Amino acid sequence: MNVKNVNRRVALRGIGLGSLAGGMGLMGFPDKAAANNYQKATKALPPLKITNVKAIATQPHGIELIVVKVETSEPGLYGIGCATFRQRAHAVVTAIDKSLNDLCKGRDVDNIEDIWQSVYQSSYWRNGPVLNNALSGLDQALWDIKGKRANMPVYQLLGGKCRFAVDCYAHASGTSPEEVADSVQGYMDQGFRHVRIQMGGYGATQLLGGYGDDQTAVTPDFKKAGFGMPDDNYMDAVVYAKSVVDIFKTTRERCGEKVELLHDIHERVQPMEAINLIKKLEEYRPFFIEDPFSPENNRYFKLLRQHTTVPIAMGELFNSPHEWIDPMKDQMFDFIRIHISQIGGISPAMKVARLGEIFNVRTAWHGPGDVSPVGHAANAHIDLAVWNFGIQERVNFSDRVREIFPGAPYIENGYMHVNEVPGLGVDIDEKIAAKYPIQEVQLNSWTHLRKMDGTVIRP
Ligand code: GCO
Ligand code: MG
Repeated sequence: MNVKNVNRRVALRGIGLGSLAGGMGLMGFPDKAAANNYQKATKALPPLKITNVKAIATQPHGIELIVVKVETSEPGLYGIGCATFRQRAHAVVTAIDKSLNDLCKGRDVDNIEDIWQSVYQSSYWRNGPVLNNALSGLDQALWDIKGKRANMPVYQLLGGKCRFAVDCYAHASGTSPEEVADSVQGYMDQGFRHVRIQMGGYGATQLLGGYGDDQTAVTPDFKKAGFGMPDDNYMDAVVYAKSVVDIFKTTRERCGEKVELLHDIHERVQPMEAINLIKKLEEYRPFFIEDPFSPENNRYFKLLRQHTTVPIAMGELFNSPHEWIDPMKDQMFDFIRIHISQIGGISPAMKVARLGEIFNVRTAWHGPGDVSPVGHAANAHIDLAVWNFGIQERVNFSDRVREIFPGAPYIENGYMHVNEVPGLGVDIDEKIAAKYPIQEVQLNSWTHLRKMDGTVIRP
């Protein structure tokens, strides 16, 4: 038992009596005695100022990871947070180093919401992915520091645990429905109860000419015409939609009913194609279908809800809690798919999570490879603390990533566990991170997808 904490608790109890007496007017107003007791009881928490805010960008594998480090006036006390927006990594690094640092130096590190609101509104034009990601890294780092000062894991500051650990889903893939089903079985053997199934990427070779056919035969017309850029990919929406029905059918036949199956349409097909596809999947009981439409086509959700009751997850492209008001009050979504660094960190994510509880919408935070381990930890601390948790996407961190991010969450039997120490529980080894600098030129063809005639497809 930490003696300092016991003393603090005793002192705080004294304050309770003191303020009760004060509140009853026995000690006069303002209740200076109680206030003094508070100062005494929290003497271990001297006023703390932000002294430096910086970006740490590292690319241990193919993905640019961005972290904000907030240093304080207490030597050795700092916090870290995730600001990973891999498609515009350099822009986020600049926003952190050139704006956040100037905006935050000298501020009281304890006042997270005031700092969040001040920084969010200081750019006037707001609610964009670059500045929100920078703000998220700051916000998460401030929660990390507050947990360290309170000597508690962040989930305690959010209300404590609603569950013993965080149920996660794994990503199964393959070049044929049979391979996908085998991959699902492999994850079930590892203890996962939920598995997302995809037949490779959305422009994957096996989907070009139709899996099983001659997959190399397809050279899209736009490439023959020399249209677009060399690394642009082609996607055939009809072959893709058929593949989704086939992987659900084959997986259900081979893995049974117990496993929960998810799929991410990822806005890649026309809204009507997505609605028709989801209707065909009903008999296979998807746990959820993700991102059936791009945010620009949110109006189609009304029609989708009239045609099918398959649960829907949406929102990794949303930038602000305000985008959730109508879809929640109109019961358009079943799961909140927020990329937490995209909307500005733990503080706004908690606001959406609490709103979700009121409308019975559960969380399913975005947790792919382009979220850093400290971002995954932020996901998990919220997951532990909110009642309306749904499911958590997870990635398998490599040894190299774990070397850079000691204390990264770990998975056991399909459940994610956080490092049970004060704060978010993850650190960053800057020396090792510096061994893997992010690339100067950021080519990410993953979002460069076209139709046969060369029309760009929204990713
Ligand atoms: C998911 C996401 C990812 C994103 C990727 C974007 O559900 O995990 O859709 O696959 O597409 O994070 O960079
Ligand atoms: Mg997605």
